[in-house]
Amino acid sequence: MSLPGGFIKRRVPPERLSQLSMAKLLRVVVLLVLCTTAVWCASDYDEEDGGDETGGKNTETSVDARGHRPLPAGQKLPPTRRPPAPPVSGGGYRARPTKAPARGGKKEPLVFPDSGGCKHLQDELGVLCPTGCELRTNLLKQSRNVKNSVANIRPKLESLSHSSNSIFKYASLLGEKFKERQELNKENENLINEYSIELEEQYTYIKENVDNNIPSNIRILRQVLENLRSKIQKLEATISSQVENCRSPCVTSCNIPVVSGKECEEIYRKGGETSEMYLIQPDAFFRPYKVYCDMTTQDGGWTVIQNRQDGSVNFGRTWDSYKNGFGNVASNGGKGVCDTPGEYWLGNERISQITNLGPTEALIEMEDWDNNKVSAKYTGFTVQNEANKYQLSVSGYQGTAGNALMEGASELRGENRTMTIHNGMFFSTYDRDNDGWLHADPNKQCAKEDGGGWWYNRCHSANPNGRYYWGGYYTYDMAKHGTDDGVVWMNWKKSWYSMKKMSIKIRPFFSN
Ligand SMILES: *[C@@H]1O[C@H](CO)[C@@H](O)[C@H](O)[C@H]1NC(C)=O
Ligand SMILES: [Ca+2]
Repeated sequence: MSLPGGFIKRRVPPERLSQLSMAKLLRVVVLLVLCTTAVWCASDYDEEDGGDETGGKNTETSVDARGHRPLPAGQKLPPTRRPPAPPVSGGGYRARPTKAPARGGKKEPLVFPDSGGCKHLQDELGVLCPTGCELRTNLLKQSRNVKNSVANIRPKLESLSHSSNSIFKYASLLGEKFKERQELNKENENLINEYSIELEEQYTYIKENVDNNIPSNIRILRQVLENLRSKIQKLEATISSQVENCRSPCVTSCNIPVVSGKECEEIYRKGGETSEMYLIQPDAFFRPYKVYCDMTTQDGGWTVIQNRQDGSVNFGRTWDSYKNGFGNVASNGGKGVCDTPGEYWLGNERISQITNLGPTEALIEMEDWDNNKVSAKYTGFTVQNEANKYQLSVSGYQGTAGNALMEGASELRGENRTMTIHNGMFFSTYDRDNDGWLHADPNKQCAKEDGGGWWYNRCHSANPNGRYYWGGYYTYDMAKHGTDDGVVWMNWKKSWYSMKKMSIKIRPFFSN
């Protein structure tokens, strides 16, 4: 086709055209690869630091899941369960005579069994394990997780370095092709000139990207890897030191005082006046068992049925576990006696049996992370037997913590408060739902959501067997189900504060 002035329209041949668009495509591909690597690096790095607590959470409903579970419109709360009457007879305790202020020097000598006490006894309550052993189990579990995630990361890293290799290769191939084409183009330089310039631009662009970005991405990846490596090293060091500690079997070698009784009050009256582990036997038909006796608080004689202090024992347990008891009663504090209490639940069977010997009182003590202490005392405390689902009955509140068990959470009003009362409730665990929350969804159970076994209603104002949160304050997004599953006493610290210490002690009630 002739044009005026004898110009010949320059035409780019079709195969050249497709090469041109190929170059454009390649440019896009390189950009994409760079972007995704950068994103991958960033997100993976964050995940490694964040832990694995994000799975399957419903943030929509979790925001207002507190101790209570509000009723849907139109639904009514079932009638309140009436707590059974406490035992009236039995016990036969009169008030102790007040002690002479100066305790004479003739302290009753304690005789110790000759061969190391607690190693020989039945171990229904678990061995008297130093809490480091449980820590070790947790650490081993964690290290498995970390190792898995490192194993996951390795192939990703390899494939990434492969792909960056192939981009390098691609770039050099492109360079070669560019050279070839330059030679080719000499024949028809005018025609090709425009295209060459563009190709050159593409080439420089890609070359720049490859030279600048890929090395920096690799650097980031190296840092990530270094970081992981040092984390693993630290973890391995901790584990090996724990393993060292636990190489010998978990037994403590403290002696158990020979003085025994139905419960700690009787032991006190027989002269056992130091706070430590004793053997008690509430009923002659059952074997004696170990328990920690508090012989100092409010005149002593307290049988400790529950204790939290460091999170060393998992309280998210089954019905049978709560029935028979779990945890560590006490350990050797260094003086050869088991005077340091551990974390434990005495067991619903035993609690029921002791509280049915006669009128019983309970003392619930707690401490926050600033060492402030409050307590709630109930002059009546009874737990029914298993056939009656260990139903709880409390009465006669005195104290500073707030009457959560009988009145519900003081911050709530009306039915919302009523549904958090524990008095009269049955005991529930995650595998046995006896709570006051009637819901078609089998996952909507208080014990499943709130972390422990307890006399849940719909659901709680107090949650002494909840999950232990180090430091006190926690939030719904830290909780497994978005609920206030901590070691909670709402009437003192509301829902989102988990106590540093919590304990429940019982003693025969003796009126003057
Ligand atoms: C109960 O709690 C829900 C939300 O938590 C609230 O909407 C409702 O008004 C409360 N009812 C009463 C009687 O306070
Ligand atoms: Ca239920």
